[in-house]
Amino acid sequence: MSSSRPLGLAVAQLGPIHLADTRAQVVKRLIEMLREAKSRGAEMVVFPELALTTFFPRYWMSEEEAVERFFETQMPNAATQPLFDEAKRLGVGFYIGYAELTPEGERFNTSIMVNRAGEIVGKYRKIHLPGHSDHKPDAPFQHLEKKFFKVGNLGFRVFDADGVKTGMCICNDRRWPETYRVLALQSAELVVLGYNTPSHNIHWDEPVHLRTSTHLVSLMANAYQNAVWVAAAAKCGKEDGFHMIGSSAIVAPTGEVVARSLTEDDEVICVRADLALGDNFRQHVFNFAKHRSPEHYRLIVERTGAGEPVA
Ligand code: ING
Repeated sequence: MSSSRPLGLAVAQLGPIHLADTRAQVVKRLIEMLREAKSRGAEMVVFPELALTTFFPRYWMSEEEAVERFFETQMPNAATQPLFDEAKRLGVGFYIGYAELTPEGERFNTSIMVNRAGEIVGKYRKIHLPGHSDHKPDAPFQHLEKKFFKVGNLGFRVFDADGVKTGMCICNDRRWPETYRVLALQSAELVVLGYNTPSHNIHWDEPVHLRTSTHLVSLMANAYQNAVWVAAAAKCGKEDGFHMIGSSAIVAPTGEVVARSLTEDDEVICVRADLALGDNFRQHVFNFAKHRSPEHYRLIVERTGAGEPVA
């Protein structure tokens, strides 16, 4: 067994953010959870995807209106500076998701990693964008990530967050094994992510329990198969009546859920994550260098959609 490398790891789940809620009100909630996480031993806190606003892709509107109401042109900015200041004062690093408008006018579903000194050490832009770009007036709500966001152009990267090799992703990315494998091939030991997952599927009559089971099985399988810790933060509950699942979770490299949220409100879960736990899996069952055969995996890169069996 390797020697232990403990990390105080917390997930700060957000309950609903309604259209009427201001960024100042949200940042106050984030700071309260940051303080609670610190009091429970956290050194790193994971906040949700699009953590500053309601999940606005559920609404049909013009790109211009969306940008005006829900996008950030700078990070930090006046609304979020208090969060950065408090995190630095407490000596806690954090991941947070937000809608990014770049100076060139490009729109991304973005997350950043901030270290304990308050420096942004990494940025990620969501690659797997679910949903649609057309208006579906007959649907109970929209899922317009393909309208409001461009596919991320920064790739899946691993950043040094106070000595922890940390990979970032966002929401739907967690359902795709490629996300974690590309991060694990860069020696990630922790993957952090936020999500907003509507309870109901607008495309077919999906049993509602599957939203939680597919969310959890995606985290558990990929944590184990890549020997990484996974920390996933929900924004959840009913936002102006539109329900999203909770089940924020921290998963060990064993694939076991070691902490899970119980409510659909603001809630902090926190664990003492031994980062050395992954070593045993990386050195043996998932020793990539010893056991992988990329020459047999080519289809994964060469094909986008499924095609005919290889002759
Ligand atoms: N939300 C959902 C998610 O991936 C979704 C969308 C749910 C897609 C279930 C497919 C199945 O959790 C976001 N924001 O990606």
